[in-house]
Amino acid sequence: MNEKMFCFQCQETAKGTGCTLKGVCGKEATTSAMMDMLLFSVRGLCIATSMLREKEIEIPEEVDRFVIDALFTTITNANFDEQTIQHKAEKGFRLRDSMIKEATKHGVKVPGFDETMYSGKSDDFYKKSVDVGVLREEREDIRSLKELIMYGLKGISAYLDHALNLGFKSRESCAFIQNTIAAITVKDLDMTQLIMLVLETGSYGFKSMELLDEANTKTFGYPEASYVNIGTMKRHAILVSGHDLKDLEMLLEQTKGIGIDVYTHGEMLPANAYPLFKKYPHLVGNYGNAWWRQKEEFEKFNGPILMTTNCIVPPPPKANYVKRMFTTNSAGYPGCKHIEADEKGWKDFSDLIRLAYICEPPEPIDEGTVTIGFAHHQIIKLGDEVLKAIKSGKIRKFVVMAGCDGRMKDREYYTEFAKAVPDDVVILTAGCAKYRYNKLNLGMIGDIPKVLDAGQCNDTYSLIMTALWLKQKLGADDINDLPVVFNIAWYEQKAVIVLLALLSLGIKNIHIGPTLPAFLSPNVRKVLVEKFNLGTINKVDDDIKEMLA
Ligand code: FSO
Ligand code: SF4
Repeated sequence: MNEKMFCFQCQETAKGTGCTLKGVCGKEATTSAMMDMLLFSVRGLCIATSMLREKEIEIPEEVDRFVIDALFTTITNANFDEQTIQHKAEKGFRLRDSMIKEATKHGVKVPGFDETMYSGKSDDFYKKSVDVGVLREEREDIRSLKELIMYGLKGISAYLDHALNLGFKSRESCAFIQNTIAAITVKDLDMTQLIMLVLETGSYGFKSMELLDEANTKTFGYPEASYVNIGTMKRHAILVSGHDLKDLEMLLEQTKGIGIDVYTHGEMLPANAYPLFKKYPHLVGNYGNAWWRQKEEFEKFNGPILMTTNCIVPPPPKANYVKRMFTTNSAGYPGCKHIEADEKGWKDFSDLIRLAYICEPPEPIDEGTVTIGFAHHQIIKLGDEVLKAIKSGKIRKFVVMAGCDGRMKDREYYTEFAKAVPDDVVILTAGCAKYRYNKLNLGMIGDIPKVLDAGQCNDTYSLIMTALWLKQKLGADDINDLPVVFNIAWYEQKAVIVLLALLSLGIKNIHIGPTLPAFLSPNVRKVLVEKFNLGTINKVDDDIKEMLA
């Protein structure tokens, strides 16, 4: 066997079945091994904390934070820095041991599983990793459901991490994550029980998006319909990518009035719609497109780049921008400086600022504007107009095209689909999927833009709130009776939790593409198709007819 690793958590997995030599994302087999060890340590830690929670013993904040960070670290394209991941695994084992000690102190006996007993040191990690990866579970359907749950929990962790950075914490969600990891590790759950847990994970996914929406809107205000400049200015500049709005705020504070511009990139674009960010005149617009185009775009940007989360594309060996790339939070890349927060959460961005002064201003790659800011408050504000347009037949349907973009050619489907959407159908979008069509100027339906962009992938929450508002206003008994269809593009595990959240709300007939996840076994697929009518995509013309008839 030539296999050096196994990972099938994202849409671009090799041959549509699994990466076994190196990740299509660029993840090395040795890095994958460290991630397996990190998750192994997390499982042991969660077994201990779930037993302590059963006895109502408080779990330290540090442990909750660690689990969230560890899961986020293993999300596709978040962290490629093997050493950092190894250190996190070591910390996981230390925390596990301290929680087991705590349990013993309280007379609780933590059961002896490999996860709770392994005592190897880091020089044993590669060897051990062979036994603890995804394939340790031999039963295909059980593995499929357990991994589906794990990927959902990774997505939840990403959203909880951003909320936590803004001071919003859910102890209940932290307990759910840890108890669920313990349950799927030690309990012999059957398919029915695991499917119930999949749906429960989905409802926690909804709660995590809700919490993040609360954190973002309470801190930065309600997003407003806005035109965002996509051209460039003449001054030195810093580019901020990823999803973490707190980082953007700290950077804008530190670059106030010093002759430096700040641009958003990728999933940071929606920041431009928040009232608080509009107060910074040096936040001058958005540069570039979705994550996968960063090789060309970062080169052309010329200035420092801050990656606050995934998605990082490994820079080509000769790329000159590696020296200008910085990471923070759970993101990491070898050779890029990582910026840590101090104990109060404050980050010092002076290295980026110093570098910005000696870099050339960005080269233009676009001009004009894009329209953003249609989160639920803004749509509900437009309420009467939307309802009037529905009643008069100007709006016949809504198609939710949220999710992710990716580099595969078959994603051109989404551009072609958006172009073919009839003039009486509104596209509701969120996440980086929008970059496939947000610069096409698809026009207006009366005063309402045909593409309504709610924000980041987590802002799919807003789209759900919009659907629930429509349900109430149109007097529908069931969300599935609304003139709303779902054509979701997925790539990584945050899109998995978005999908599970929709399923947990009872939403049926969701199409996901460009392919169904490799981690769904044939039997699990069958259950999802039979129970939820989950479908994938076909030819644009056929899908337009089927979904928008
Ligand atoms: Fe995209 Fe990447 Fe937001 Fe994901 S930038 S793919 S679903 O991280 O999180 O939409
Ligand atoms: Fe492969 Fe995706 Fe895993 Fe990367 S994250 S190793 S591309 S399945």
